[in-house]
Amino acid sequence: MTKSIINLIILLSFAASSFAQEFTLANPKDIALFPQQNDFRNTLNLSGIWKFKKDSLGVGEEKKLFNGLTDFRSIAVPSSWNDQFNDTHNYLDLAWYETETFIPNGWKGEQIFIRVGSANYAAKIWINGTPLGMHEGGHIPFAFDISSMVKWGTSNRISIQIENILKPDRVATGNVAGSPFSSYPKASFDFFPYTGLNRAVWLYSVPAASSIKDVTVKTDFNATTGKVDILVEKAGRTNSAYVTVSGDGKEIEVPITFSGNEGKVTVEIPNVKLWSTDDPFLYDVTVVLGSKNKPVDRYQLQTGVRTIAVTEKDILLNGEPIYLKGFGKHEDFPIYGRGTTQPVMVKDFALMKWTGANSFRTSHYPYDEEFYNMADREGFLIIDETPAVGLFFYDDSTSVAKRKAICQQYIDELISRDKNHPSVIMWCVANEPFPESLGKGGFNGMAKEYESDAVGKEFLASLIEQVKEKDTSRLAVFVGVMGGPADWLSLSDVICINRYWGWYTNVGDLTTAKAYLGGEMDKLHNTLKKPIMMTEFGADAIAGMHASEDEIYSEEYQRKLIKMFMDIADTKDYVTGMHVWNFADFKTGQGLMRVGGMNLKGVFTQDRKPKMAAHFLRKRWNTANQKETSDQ
Ligand code: BDP
Repeated sequence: MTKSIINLIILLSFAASSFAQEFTLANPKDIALFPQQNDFRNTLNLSGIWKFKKDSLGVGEEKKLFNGLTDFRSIAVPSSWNDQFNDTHNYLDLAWYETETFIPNGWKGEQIFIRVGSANYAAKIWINGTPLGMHEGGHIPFAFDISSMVKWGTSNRISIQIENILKPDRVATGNVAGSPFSSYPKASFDFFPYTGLNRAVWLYSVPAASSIKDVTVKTDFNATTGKVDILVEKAGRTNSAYVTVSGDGKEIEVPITFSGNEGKVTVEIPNVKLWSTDDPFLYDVTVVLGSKNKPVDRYQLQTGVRTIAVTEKDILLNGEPIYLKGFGKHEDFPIYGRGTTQPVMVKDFALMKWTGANSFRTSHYPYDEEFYNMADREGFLIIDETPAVGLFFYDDSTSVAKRKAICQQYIDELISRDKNHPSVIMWCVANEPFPESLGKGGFNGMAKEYESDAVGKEFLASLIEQVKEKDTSRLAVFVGVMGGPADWLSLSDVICINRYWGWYTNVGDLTTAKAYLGGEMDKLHNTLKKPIMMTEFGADAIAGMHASEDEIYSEEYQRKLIKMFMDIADTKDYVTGMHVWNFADFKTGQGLMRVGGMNLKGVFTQDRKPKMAAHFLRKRWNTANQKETSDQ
């Protein structure tokens, strides 16, 4: 099925729920450059208290709530709506947000955009009562040009309608019959489906006549000379530009020649200072559209010169093996839900450093942009994951096609947004896609073959291929579920696996768990001849519960299980990293295995207090070379 037909399916399904009004679909290109304040561009962050109204009967559009909310309550943006009120915890249906703002006079004549950082899951926007656009998928920004809709000398109303109804043909999936995650609300994934304007909403202006549309930076080096390839995309007539790369006492300026709207240039940096986890050195890259005497637009970003590659046993950062020590995480904090909270973000980096971690995965969706800026500066490596969690392939082909189209959109959006971060080393296209054969015949691809497993393989292959078409400078992976086919894993540049030996399988029996784990890893590596990254392993522990280290839910058992996994991994020279699941306890739906609606596999509590396992990791990871680490 072609992409345009798939887009049509998405449009039609939206159209069925909206009536008569026309909404544009967001274009991933429009989120390529984060809003920036400089001498040519302006920004207005609309964070604060907005108006909010539930629309459980779905009559808001009919009642024209986009013309102004009456009978509303106040809500904080950014933040999820779920835990801001007593009656919205499980509420995932329609709700309306509204704010008003003047647009500064200085923006007159400029091109003006609205950028929504994250509206989970489906959103529609109206400006001053006129329909503007819509977007499907949370956790990733979308932007629209609102220049022609702006009113001057008076305030402008911004209305956003959001809903997060859990459906099998959405991604992340929900309400899937037979899903192993039986929780309330019925998410088919293991984290709370927080809803609302989870990240900041921005207005910003760019020069109308000619402007920089996108900048893509790729780096390499040869001996001591750094190479920075810069692709600039612009709009408008201005045909001259130059780029300056500066840092470490150097300033290198190179003109850009355009062919059409694209200009490419390679900047060479003598005696380059490479970006690494130990020394995350960043160069400033400044693109100026226009000439020195008559600049018309400017965009600045930071880049680290580094390379990423993979061998049969290792991930190479700047040509040297690097061992990934760290966590799978979540954006999750009391009351904020999945809303951006910068103090928690700063604390998380401090705690990750305290443990000696050097990397994390943005499980199971892309995080707020500041996470990536921080990681660039602090020297963390990121496995950047799309929101593709809970995928399955055994229902009707229309639903499979719809999920695929959304996954493809996520990849376009993610790469558009995050492509310039040196910290991002892998694009992860899915977490734990479920084969129909799962649990129906044994581990390691020994399961009986199901037709839909072939559909799943083709689905994943096309996503990996899409990534490779867009970016060959990083690795493309997906994360395999325990018991999933080895055959699928062959698609991934690194064998990323989640394993719960000693927890969901052989619970409490670490001796048996240990034997299975080692055997399985050897088998996978021998078959696939690629390095193995353990993207999840762990056990729930109730903070403060102490018992024999063989009793589950105790801090002792969690520590012992994590140690067992790491001891085994240390004996395998093809293991390229270990990410503990999870960094901190996090909110889930309600289920019998989730006491208090929490997943307690954090080595920190939800309010970031260390459990025994965090102290263990701190000792273990602060030794020089993980592959040679002994018992600690
Ligand atoms: C894995 C999932 C993760 C869950 C974890 C668990 O990838 O999202 O939280 O299991 O059950 O299957 O703790």
